[in-house]
Amino acid sequence: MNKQMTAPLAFDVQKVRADFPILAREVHGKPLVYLDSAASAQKPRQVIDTLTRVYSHEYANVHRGAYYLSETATAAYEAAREKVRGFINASSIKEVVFTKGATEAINLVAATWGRAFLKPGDEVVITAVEHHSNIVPWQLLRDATGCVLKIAPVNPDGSIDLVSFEQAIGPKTKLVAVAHVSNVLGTVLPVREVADIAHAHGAKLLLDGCQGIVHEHVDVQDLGCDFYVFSGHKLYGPTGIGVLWASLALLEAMPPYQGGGDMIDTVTFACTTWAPPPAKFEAGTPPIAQAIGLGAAIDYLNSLDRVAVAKHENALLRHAMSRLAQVPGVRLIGTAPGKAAVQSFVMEGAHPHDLATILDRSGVCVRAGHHCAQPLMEILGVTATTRASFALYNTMDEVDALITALHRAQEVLL
Ligand code: 7TS
Repeated sequence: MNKQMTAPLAFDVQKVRADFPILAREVHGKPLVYLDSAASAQKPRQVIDTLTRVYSHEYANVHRGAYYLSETATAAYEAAREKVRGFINASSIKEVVFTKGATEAINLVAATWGRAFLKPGDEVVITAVEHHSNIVPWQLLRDATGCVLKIAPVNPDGSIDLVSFEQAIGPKTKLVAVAHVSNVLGTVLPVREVADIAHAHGAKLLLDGCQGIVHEHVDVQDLGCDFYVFSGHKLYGPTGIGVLWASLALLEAMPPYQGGGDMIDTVTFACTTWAPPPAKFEAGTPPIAQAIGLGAAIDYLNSLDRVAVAKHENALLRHAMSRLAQVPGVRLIGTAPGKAAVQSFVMEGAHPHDLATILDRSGVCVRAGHHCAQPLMEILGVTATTRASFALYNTMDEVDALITALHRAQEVLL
């Protein structure tokens, strides 16, 4: 957490846990220990209740009805946009585009800005730690435009070396697209420095904020990026909703992504003119309840002391790292200084998938596999890792439950 945030209330993990109904359930007769929030976070009652309320009492299509329900649904949908704006400190709600997730937001930038502005030989620079969502759209763009995709390296501890990073950038670099926080390694990338380097070379910077927005304070003006994308479901909100933030000037210069209702100004069979952003990029009926649910998730986070939340997550990570390192045969993957609360590891003699299956019998949910980062796995020399990722509702006891379950797994597997 890199910036002081307002602190309306002290942080109390047990009080927070009571807000998440699913955490009270058991799995295989054991208390649920949910350590896969980097894949998708659980939802607080405040979000669940909002979705129920919207569908039970307040639902209608937006931006088109002349009747009360549609007007109030539209107001709630647009109020959610204002909540996102405030949360990331965008200068205008016109800069906040709702998408169905981060993946769609990155594809939108590649398909619109990329196809409009990149020529054969222009370069897009990403890093070795990227999620497939921040690799494949650029490969599609490369195939469509003849641009070149370059990869900045990662250090063995998972950190990014700015000198090597800058070497990947040149006069033809038009876009730098990097994760704010790595979903595999937990590395917090030096995004402000990356912004300076990108801009010094005349390139734009896209930040994939899927993991970053959860663990870091995000101020898009302060970060100096040109695009910031994230998914609602990792931020304790619903699935099916995400955000693309870009400066208004960029959004105005970009062609539309999809054609359809809501994104037009006028349509004739001969030609169509576009609505101004953000509507230009929101063709069709949007994810209405999901956007309002994301607004509720943001309200929820704003009701907590986020500095205390960050300290709590950091304490969980440090405890997990030190206890995991003591388990015989376990090797930590991703130990960069200042990293976020995501910890990958491998255990000698145990395939991550087998390990995750056995941990599940103890009620412990972890992710195993390549985490949609196959090129990173290759660089790390592993086919897969096991990953525990921590959220504001996790406890030290749950870290200990992971370690106990690992010892039990060793008895079974080794
Ligand atoms: N970028 C990063 C850094 C991510 O962690 C993810 C999802 C995405 C993009 C894609 O997000 P989506 O919501 O559009 O799918 N990461 C993970 C993960 O680590 N395990 O499951 C999904």
